[in-house]
Amino acid sequence: MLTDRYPTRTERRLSMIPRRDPIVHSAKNKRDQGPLSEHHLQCFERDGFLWFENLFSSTPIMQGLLNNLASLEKFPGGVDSEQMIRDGDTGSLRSVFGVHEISKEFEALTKEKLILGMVRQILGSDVYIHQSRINAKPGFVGNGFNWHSDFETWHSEDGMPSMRALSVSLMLTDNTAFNGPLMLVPGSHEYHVPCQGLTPSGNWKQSLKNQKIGVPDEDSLETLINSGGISAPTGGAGSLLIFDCNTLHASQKNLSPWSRANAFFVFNSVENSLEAPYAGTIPRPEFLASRGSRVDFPQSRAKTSRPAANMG
Ligand code: 6CS
Ligand code: FE
Repeated sequence: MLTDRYPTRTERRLSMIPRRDPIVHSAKNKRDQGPLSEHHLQCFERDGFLWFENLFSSTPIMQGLLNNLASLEKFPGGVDSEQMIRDGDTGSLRSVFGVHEISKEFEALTKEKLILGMVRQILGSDVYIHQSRINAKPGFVGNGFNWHSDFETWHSEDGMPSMRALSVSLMLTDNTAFNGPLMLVPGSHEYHVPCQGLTPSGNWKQSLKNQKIGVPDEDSLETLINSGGISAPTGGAGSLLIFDCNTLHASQKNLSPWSRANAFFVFNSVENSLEAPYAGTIPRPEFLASRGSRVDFPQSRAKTSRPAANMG
């Protein structure tokens, strides 16, 4: 019977525990197999993210993506598609999920040699796309995102077993100090912060608009931020951020006139494929958590006295 190595979404509060997985998964003798230097890998291990300012800024990739960004509003699934998340306050477009499946330009990015090389070097295996999205923050109205660890959601609501996934975020617009850049807590990836509160069914319909469940407690946040600080990388469109699935991050509301839009591609190791959600809920839709052809996930792990379903 599999135990839950990262318990969270419980009725009572649990204490923070150290991470139970490597950060860079490549074996020692294979760490040099990829475009990242040993210094890059050590920075990623220390901080939980890497920032490459203007890496793709002057490449043709960007023009194609920006042209596409405008057309995403005419999303093939229609503006009411569940993949289009609208802001609860203003109705403005907040996120579009599954962008690599609706746009060939975004899909091409998932096969970009340099990006795949870095991802495979860190995850130490072949990879697949767990989730893709664009988070948009229109000027003056784009709302922020509460502090969270993506892994905490992907583990509890998608059944991702281990911390062996990462996000690659390409800035589609300039990210400045004024238009709500992503804020990260260096070193926070080294700890699992259990979040108190059972997961309501269909939680994602609310959490993607304004996350309430799966937000770490303020004591834990204060401890980790006092230890590692807050880093908010800024740079031009085409800058690239790679961050570990468990690095705490958030972003503020965009009070500037300048819109902010970033594309995110989540790569998961093929050796870390999804199981039944650890929060005991039914699996989220495919556009949030790709299970490929796997539709026969075993019964969910109900948070009751019943032993967790034997995953065989
Ligand atoms: O629930 C998720 O998968 C999404 N939620 C957040 C706040 N970040 C990661 C991901 O897009
Ligand atoms: Fe996130």
